[in-house]
Amino acid sequence: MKTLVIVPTYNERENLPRLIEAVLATTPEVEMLIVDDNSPDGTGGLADEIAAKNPRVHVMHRPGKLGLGTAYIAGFRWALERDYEAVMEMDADFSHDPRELPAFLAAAKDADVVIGSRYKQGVRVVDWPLRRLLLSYGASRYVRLITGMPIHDPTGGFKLFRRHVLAALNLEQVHSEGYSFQIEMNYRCWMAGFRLVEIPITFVDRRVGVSKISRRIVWEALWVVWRLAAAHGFRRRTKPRPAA
Ligand SMILES: Nc1nc2c(ncn2[C@@H]2O[C@H](COP(=O)(O)OP(=O)(O)OP(=O)(O)O)[C@@H](O)[C@H]2O)c(=O)[nH]1
Ligand SMILES: [Mg+2]
Repeated sequence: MKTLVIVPTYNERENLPRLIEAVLATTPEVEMLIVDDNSPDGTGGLADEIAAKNPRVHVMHRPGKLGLGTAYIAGFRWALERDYEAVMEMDADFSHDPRELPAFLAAAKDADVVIGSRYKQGVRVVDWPLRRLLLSYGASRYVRLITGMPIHDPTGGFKLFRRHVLAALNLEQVHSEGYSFQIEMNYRCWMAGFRLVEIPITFVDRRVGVSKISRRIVWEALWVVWRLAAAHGFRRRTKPRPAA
C-alpha cells in the first residue's frame, strides 16, 4: 500500500536525518513528508538537502510555528492531491519506533484507521517521569469516560489513516492543536463509523531535543473533549458504516 509518513518538525535537527533513514529502510512502500515550521535550528534546510538526494522524501515549509494540528492537516491535503493509499502520522524524536511501521501497514488491510497504542495490553512507555505518564494515562481514561470511544490510547500520535477516511472527513472543521488534535481525529473517524484498530506500540521518551508540550495543550485537551461530545449530542456509540 503506497504510504506517506508525515513528520511535523520543530527543531529536530539532531533527529531528522537518522529518522528518515530508518523509516525509508522499513519498506519500499513508504515515502515521507516533512512539515517544518521554519525551525530556528535549521531543520527545514537540512530536510531540503536530504530531499534533493532522495525522491522518496518531500518537504513542506511553513513560515513559523503554527502547531502540530495544522501541520498534519496541511500534510493530509498534500497527500490527497497525490496517489497515496495510506497516510501516517509520526513524531520526529524517535518516541515512535520506525521498526513498528510495517505492523501498521499490515493492520491497515483490515482497518480504516490504525492507532498505535501505549495502553492496550498493559502500559508500554519507557523513560517518562511518572508525572507525565499519569497525565497521559489519566487523559486517556477521561476521554473514554466522557465520549464512550472504545480506544485505550486516544492521544497517541503514531497512526495510520486509509486514504478514503481523510477524503471523507471535513478537515476544515478540525481545529485542535496538541493532544486534542489526536483525540479529535479519532473521535471524528469513530463517529463517522470507520473501523478503528489499535495495535500495541512501545513509546520511548525523546533522547535529544526539547519537548514542546505546554500547559495550554493540556487545557485544550480537557475542554475539547466536551466540545466534541456536545457537538454529537453526547452520543456514545456509532452506527456501522455501510460497506462501500
Ligand atoms: N511543524 C511543527 N511540528 C511540531 C510543532 N510542535 C511540535 N512539532 C513536532 O511534533 C512532534 C511531536 O512533538 P514533541 O515535542 O515531541 O511533543 P511530545 O512528544 O508531546 O513531547 P516530547 O516528546 O516530550 O518532546 C515532533 O516531531 C515535533 O518536532 C509545530 O508547531 N509545528
Ligand atoms: Mg515527542
